[in-house]
Amino acid sequence: MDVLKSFSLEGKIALITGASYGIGFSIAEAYANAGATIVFNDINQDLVDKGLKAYEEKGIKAHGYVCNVTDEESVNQLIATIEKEVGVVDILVNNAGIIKRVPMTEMTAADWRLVIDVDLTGPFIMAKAVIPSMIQKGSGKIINICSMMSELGRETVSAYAAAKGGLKMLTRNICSEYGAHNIQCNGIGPGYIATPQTAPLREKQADGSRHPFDSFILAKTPAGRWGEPEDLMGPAVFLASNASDFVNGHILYVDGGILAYIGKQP
Ligand code: NAP
Ligand code: GCO
Repeated sequence: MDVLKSFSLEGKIALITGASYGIGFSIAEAYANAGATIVFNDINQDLVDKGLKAYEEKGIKAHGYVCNVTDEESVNQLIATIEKEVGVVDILVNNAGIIKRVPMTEMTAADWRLVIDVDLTGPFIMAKAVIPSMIQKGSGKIINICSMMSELGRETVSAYAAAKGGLKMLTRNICSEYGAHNIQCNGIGPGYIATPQTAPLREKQADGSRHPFDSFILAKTPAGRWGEPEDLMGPAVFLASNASDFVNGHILYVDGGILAYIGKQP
């Protein structure tokens, strides 16, 4: 067996949701470098245009579409268009996500539903749309972007933690239900990664000192730093490639060691 070749994504079509920037963009960049054709969607045309420009700057010819992952009709339309214009999706990465940091007793049910809709129902709708063609083809990879909050709770992120914990179980269920069709569904649980989503947690204080949450994360991470979107590249390629064909229903935490560590004593 040529083990290096088993990591190649040559000839594969990868669809990464919400991948105009941030973690999704880096995963797509890694897939392109590993040989895959890149398809992504985002919530509006401005973001898609921004993404297309960023891919072009990296020398990647990506296909970008506007699609809200919570809208089943547009998702079905998206998959039909991709199959017509590009081909059958071999790799789906459910990356699109939102967070609302609000104490639970102050959170409206509408905001709760919105987070669950984007972060949990979206991946269900997307996976449901690609699985039939994967079954027909006899193979497929689905990667769900989970979180530290798939395992841990913290103040203000009740809906996000419920959604990401649910996404972990959806991952295991897709594995259970479609593993016999040579479909592998795994999750990646990023630790604290420096992207716009976490920018408010890293904002400098008025006196120029670190945000208390920033210092907290540095103390809680054995690696002693925030992750960068590039830290997800290798793990994402592994889970999309034939190198992981017997890995199914697993959540790969890419967190600099946070989940292994009780934290620095004060
Ligand atoms: P992000 O800001 O969460 O980016 C996600 C992208 O998805 C954005 O372009 C966003 O558009 C888009 N999006 C939002 N709702 C959508 C919808 N309904 N349909 C389609 N696209 C939609 O950036 P990120 O930090 O790179 O996060 C990517 C994923 O990793 C998320 O699932 C997040 O929860 C997860 N994650 C992040 C971290 C971290 O530390 N950053 C850690 C663990 C897990 P807008 O810009 O308009 O919102
Ligand atoms: C928060 C953060 C986290 C991260 C990430 C951790 O407010 O605690 O935003 O939820 O984004 O998902 O893995």
